[in-house]
Amino acid sequence: VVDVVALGESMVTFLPTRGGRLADVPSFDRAIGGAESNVACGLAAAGHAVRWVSRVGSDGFGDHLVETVGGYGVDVSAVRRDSWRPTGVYFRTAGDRATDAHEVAYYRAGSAASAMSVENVDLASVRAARVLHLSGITAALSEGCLTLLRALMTPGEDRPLMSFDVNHRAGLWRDAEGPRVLLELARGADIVFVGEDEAEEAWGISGGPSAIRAALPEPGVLVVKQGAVGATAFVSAAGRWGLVAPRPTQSAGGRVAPGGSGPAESSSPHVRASGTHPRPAPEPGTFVPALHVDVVATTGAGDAFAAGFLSATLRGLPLKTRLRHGHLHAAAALTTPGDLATPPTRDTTDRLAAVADDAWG
Ligand code: KDG
Repeated sequence: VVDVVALGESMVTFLPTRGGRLADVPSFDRAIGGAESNVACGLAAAGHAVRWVSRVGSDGFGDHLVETVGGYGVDVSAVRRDSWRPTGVYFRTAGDRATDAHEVAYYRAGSAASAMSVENVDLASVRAARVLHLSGITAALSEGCLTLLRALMTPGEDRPLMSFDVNHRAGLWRDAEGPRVLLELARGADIVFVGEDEAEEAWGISGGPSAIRAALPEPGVLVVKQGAVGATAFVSAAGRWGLVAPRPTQSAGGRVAPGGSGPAESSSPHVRASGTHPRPAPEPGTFVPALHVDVVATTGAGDAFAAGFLSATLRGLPLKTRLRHGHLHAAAALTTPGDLATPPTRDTTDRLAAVADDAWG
């Protein structure tokens, strides 16, 4: 049993050598991307035993992905080669620094990874982990990939702790079903990562972290990423924690809330959408501000955040420290141009996370 299995498509990424529209960029530098392998690489750098499960083509780009992800210390032995379908690739522009708007051109329809299915992925070996990390990108790739995600998320004795990054990519969905499917999958996970802006774009939720929690009360842990501002985590006492249970602390309201230590959010009682039992008042969120950095590119920062948070979770560190580890990994990604930065080692993250509170904004 490894610490984490991350399953998903990775691509060779072409980064522009100068700014401007995709139509005008004359040359690109090769790098790699892929939300789930980005998380896997961050976790491996933090010293965890991690396996990446995917499919790539029997082409040079497939070789490059396997060699590069493997070079980070990730176990790539479960990555299958497809002799018919190619490895996906994508191109992007540098984008606007102020608005972060950038163009993305995917060449991944019919890729090797989009053919992942319950028939060609060994479900038992994927489940042989303490944590299984998935993302909403996979759900958008094909019907077979969506069925695979649903099968992996089916509750059962052998289901690992399920980590899910919503990763709404509007351009990947072939129909208008994306937001509904992403909500369904997020509701079935134990740890969910979602951006505040993403929740607004996909689900029309504009009331901030507590409104997102109200719409998504099921996951034991919900982490709402608030861009340059910070991140808020909600931990429910009823959540499924398994090996990574946080130490319970007494919350302001006298209720025992695992790991809760931040400012109390709205506590209006509400009823679970699917059932008739009244739900207890929502738990307070724990907010930790982000580091202020000169952003070079935001792509991959969410994956890096997830890696840092999951690493600290696997180690049973307090909730605030988990968020700090997320921010530190994200800062490394934000200050480099590629999707996958050189992630900080465990030792580096531990030292930086331990600096005094006032250094954290
Ligand atoms: O989160 C970053 C990823 O989006 C990027 O590396 C590429 O996986 C990718 C995708 O599908 O957009």
